[in-house]
Amino acid sequence: MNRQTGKWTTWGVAGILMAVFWLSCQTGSALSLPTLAPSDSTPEVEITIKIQNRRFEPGVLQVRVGQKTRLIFKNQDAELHAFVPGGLLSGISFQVSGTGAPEFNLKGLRRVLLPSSGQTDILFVPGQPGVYPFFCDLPGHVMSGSVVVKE
Ligand SMILES: [Cu+2]
Repeated sequence: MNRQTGKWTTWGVAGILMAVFWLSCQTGSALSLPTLAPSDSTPEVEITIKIQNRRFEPGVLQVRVGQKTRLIFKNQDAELHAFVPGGLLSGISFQVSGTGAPEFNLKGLRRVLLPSSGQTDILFVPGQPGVYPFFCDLPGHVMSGSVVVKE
C-alpha cells in the first residue's frame, strides 16, 4: 500500500463511520415515534365524541402530530350514523374497533357506520398538520365536525 492509497483508506473508513453514525441517529428518531404495534406502550390521548340529536359533540377536536390518539365515537341516538373521515386517515396506519362497521374504498377508510348505542374506536397517529373536516353522509343528516391537527 503506498501513501496515497493509505490516505484514501483512512478517508473511506471515516466516511463509513459517519454513515453508520448518521444511520443510527435516523433509526433512533424513528424508534421514538409511536406506532400502532401492540408492543408500543406510548401513552394514548383519548377523545370521546358523543353523537346525540344528530350532532357530533364536541364538533372540533384538537390533536397533535406524532401523538398516538384514540377517537371514541358513541352513538347515543336511536338511529344509525356514519363517520366519514375525509383525508384525516389518508396515507397513515389506523385501527378501527368496536361495534361500528368500517367501509373501505381505494383511498382507504371511506366511512364507519355507527349503530344506535354503538361505540367505535379509531386509533391513529396524526401525520400532517391541518384541518380535517369529517361528517355523516346518511341522507338528511346535516352533521359535521373537524379534527385540527397541530404541529
Ligand atoms: Cu348521521
